[in-house]
Amino acid sequence: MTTYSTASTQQMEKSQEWAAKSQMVKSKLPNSVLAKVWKLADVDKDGMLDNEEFALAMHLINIKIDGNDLPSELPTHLVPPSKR
Ligand SMILES: [Ca+2]
Repeated sequence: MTTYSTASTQQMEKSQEWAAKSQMVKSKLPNSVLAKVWKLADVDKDGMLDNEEFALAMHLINIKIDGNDLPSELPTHLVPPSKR
C-alpha cells in the first residue's frame, strides 16, 4: 500500500508539472521566454512549479504578452508569501 500511494503521488506531481508546462506552451511564447519565465517563477529552485509558482509563471507570461519585458530578477512583491 505504501509503495502504491508513493507512486500515485509522484504520478500526480508529474501530471501537475505537465499541466503547468502545457499551459505555458499554450501562451505561444518562444521556448527561450518560457524557460526564463520558469526560472523566475521557480522561486525555491526545485525544478518544479507548485501552485503558487505556477500562478506566478502565468502572471509573468501575461506581462510578456502585454508587451512588457520580463524582470531579470523576480521583484520581492511577486515572490509568493510562503516563499519569502
Ligand atoms: Ca519550485
